[in-house]
Amino acid sequence: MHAWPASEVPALPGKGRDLQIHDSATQGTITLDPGPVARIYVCGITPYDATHIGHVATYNAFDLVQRVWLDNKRQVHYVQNVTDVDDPLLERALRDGQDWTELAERETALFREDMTALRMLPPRHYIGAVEAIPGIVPLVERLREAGAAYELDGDIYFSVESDPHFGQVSHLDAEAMRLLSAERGGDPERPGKKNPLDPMLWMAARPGEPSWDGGSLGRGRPGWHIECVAIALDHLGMGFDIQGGGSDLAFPHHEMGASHAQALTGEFPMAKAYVHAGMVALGGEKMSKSKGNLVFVSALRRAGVDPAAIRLALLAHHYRADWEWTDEVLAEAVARLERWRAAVSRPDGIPADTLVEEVREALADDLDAPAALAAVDRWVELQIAASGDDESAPGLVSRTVDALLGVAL
Ligand code: 5CA
Ligand code: ZN
Repeated sequence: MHAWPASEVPALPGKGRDLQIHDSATQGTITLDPGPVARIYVCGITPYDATHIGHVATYNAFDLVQRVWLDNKRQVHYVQNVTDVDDPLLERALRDGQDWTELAERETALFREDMTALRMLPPRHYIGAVEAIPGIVPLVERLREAGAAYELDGDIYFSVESDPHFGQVSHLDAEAMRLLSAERGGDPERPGKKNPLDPMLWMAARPGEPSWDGGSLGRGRPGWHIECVAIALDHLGMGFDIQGGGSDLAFPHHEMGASHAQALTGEFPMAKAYVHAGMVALGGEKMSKSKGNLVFVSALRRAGVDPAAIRLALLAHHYRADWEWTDEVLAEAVARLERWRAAVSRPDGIPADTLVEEVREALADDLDAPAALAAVDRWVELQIAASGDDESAPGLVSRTVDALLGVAL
């Protein structure tokens, strides 16, 4: 699948430091030293509806990771998937009487437009579940040969008991896992499973649903967790730096993915850091396609909201916080964008060398975007209140805000 065009990332003087980031698996902050090539896998959308503010809040966090690494003079191998076949997508297509492939293509195209407008840097590999099927089938076959998978009425399940590390990504107790499994695509009530939490690796073809040749598995379609494992291992290999997504992916998705990978390779963990963004709510509840309480990025853009203001609204919240989208959040971002633009449009100004370091430091410290915004705010206030004679300052501030925060002034 093709991704979207990259906006230019201006080079800044000097170089940022290594990224420190909160890792859900070790439940603490770790310093990543990725070497010359940093490797990151971020779970992509299930394209059955338009991109909402919750999605882009999560992608914003990982865009910052990429920007910190680039500023740290690393190459970045960023991989993202598109879950372009799964139950919710097929259900929506059926409900609306449309072709599921057309629905997926249309919403993925809209996602690319939103990402481009928001200056989110594209992944190097953007891979759909459907195109990954030839790589998924042999992994499921291997899991079965290794005794980590079993068949139930033609469907193939992964046995969570095959992984001694199971539970070490999300740290939940059995009851919480059971509840979340039922809520998030699992089937803990299905009779005949070895463990109610066991997730499906390969679903045998159902009447009226799309299916693919699965070799010794028979016709069917892939489970959700093995999709991301297959794509990540194919394009990044074991032990990559970050697996990212919203906090709703910690369990079951990233927990199960880590287990699949451990059963396949004998290694743990698949990613050095499991990084989870907080949930954005609307009207007091998590913004979600299934609830329908959504603010779409494309609708805001159509209403004339500057994408840079949307981006500033996201950046005003720490990525790990849960927060609420409101009209005030957007209004504040619009006002901040105006102030920043007015400040950098002056021909000279207050020196900004320490600002570059402050923004770098804030982001390297577990992506503290609100602290980065506060640093820029301080420079902007001085710049508007006083007159300086540093001709290079406004340009340096623009480039800093663009390179590290993805905001074009
Ligand atoms: N295709 C799978 C991942 S492999 C999936 O979860 N797709 S999704 O479209 O449901 O979500 C895409 C990303 O947006 C995920 O990382 C998810 O955690 C994140 N996300 C969804 N809703 C919210 C929200 N309300 N706030 C923050 N992030 C969210
Ligand atoms: Zn995923």
